[in-house]
Amino acid sequence: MSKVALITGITGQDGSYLAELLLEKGYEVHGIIRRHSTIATDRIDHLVEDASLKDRFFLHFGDLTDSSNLAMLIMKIKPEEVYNLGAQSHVAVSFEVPEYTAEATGVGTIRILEAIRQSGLDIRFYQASTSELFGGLPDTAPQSERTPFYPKSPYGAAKLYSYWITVNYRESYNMYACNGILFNHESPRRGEIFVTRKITMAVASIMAGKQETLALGNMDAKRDWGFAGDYIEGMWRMLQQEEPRDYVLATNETHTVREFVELSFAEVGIEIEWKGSGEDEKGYDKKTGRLLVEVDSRYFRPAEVELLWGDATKAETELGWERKVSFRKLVEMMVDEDMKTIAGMSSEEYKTIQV
Ligand code: NDP
Ligand code: GDR
Repeated sequence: MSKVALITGITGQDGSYLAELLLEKGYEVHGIIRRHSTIATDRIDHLVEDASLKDRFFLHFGDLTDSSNLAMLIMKIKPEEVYNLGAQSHVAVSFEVPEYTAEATGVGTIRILEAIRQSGLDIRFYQASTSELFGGLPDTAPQSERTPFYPKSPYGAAKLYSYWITVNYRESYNMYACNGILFNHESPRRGEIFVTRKITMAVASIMAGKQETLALGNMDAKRDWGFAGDYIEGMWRMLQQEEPRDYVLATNETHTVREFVELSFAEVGIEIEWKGSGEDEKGYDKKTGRLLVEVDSRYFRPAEVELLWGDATKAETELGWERKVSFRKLVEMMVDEDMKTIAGMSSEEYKTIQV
């Protein structure tokens, strides 16, 4: 008998990779999708269209803001594992829609935990917690499971509630419930308005002559960026242990947004020369002098998390988890994919025709 899993947020970056991993492992996979005015299942269309999966892959309409729907789905699907990845997950957007972010990203978690508890079923639960919980306390890096929390956004505050309610349900009801405290993880499937994908798409669009410049906010922010595919494996491992525990997943490295920009342009053979500082900082093609990067204060946040740098020792030791894709390889993979899609050629081919 194959195991049955339910994924909220299956149409997102992580949900799509997790669905693939669980299907590879022989699971029957169910996912909750929301109704949109246009179909928004691009990241999982290959699974929907795969005839060999028709008895093992199912999508259901639902929403983390609708308790009755969640309760009905838990009773109908009877999953053994639930991965709660659904969220309004954009930090800057959470300042624009704070109340909705609280509903989906915060209260949504208690709705699904309650649906599980009231079902009386033996279900293992994974909560997509985040390094945004650490936020703004100075001198805490590298951050681990023992680092105090101090969220700096409505998104972070909503995730803080979800973190603690997950711990509370574990302790109160003896549920197998875990928090994965994941640092930033990216991929060619990353949403287009997160900074890494915005950068790699801009590089490809500029090379293809479809965009003039790349406008960014705070380029001094530091993040611990890994590859989403590696992190999905860690989520699954957290639900396969004897005891439920909370784990940080991170690469143990940190880099600035500026470094991500430099490496991305380097992939297509361009060296960036920086001039000016603060809001007047600009990046030029060192060889031709062409303006490529500028700062736009519209992308500054009301409060910023300046430094995230994780310590994943516990996951490495207890789960045998390791990140496999390096920072450089991640940038290379993302630029290359966007070059193929947007410019119609790989980064290497592009460099060859430039010399
Ligand atoms: P995405 O933004 O790519 O995906 C979010 C998913 O949540 C989408 O499937 C979206 O559906 C769904 N969703 C949004 N609102 C609701 C709702 N009200 N009800 C049900 N589903 C909803 O996020 P990622 O894949 O990058 O991240 C997955 C999870 O991990 C998120 O909870 C995120 O906050 C968290 N996280 C992510 C990290 C990262 O670096 N990627 C790091 C740490 C935590 P739709 O397609 O319909 O919009
Ligand atoms: P983050 O990711 O806020 O860390 O949240 P994001 O890629 O949005 O920002 C990273 C850093 O880059 C700076 N930045 C910009 N960000 C965006 N989006 N657009 C810009 O133009 C820009 N310019 C500079 C930001 O200020 C920030 O410092 C992600 C999400 O996936 C969360 O759901 C998850 O919980 C955390 O990672 C860990």
